[in-house]
Amino acid sequence: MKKVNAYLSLGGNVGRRQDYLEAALKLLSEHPAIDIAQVSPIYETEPWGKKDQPWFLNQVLKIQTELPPEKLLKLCESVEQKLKRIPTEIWGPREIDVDILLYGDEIINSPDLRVPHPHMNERRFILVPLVEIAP
Ligand code: GSY
Repeated sequence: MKKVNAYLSLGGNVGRRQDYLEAALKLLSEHPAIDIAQVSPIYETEPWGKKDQPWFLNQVLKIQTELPPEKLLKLCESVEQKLKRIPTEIWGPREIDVDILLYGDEIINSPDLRVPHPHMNERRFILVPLVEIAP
């Protein structure tokens, strides 16, 4: 099956933030249908949305995958769950977020998934690492 280039955003602001990013990258890289093509530097970023919370570490990955978008979404959610992300308030602190930013040149508007990520253009914590690997 044809591989598609996709971009994922990783971020977290609870606990050992770099360990969570590294663990998420490892889990994704171990999946047989995912190749990690590029990894951005890690940035420490001011919280977006809710300001009174710790600063985040953020990173963007380019992957190549045979997974269709819905399965890639499930994989991202399973990585968050394996790393024991405890769901709290919207825009609140979190151990790890794994979001799909782009999936090839597809535009997806399903109840569960919107791609391109609907807020990526407003978020410097996505754009700055993204431009490092996809200028
Ligand atoms: O998925 C977004 C989680 N998140 C972040 C984030 O990853 N980085 C920064 N800097 N602020 C954020 N606010 C939220 S919600």
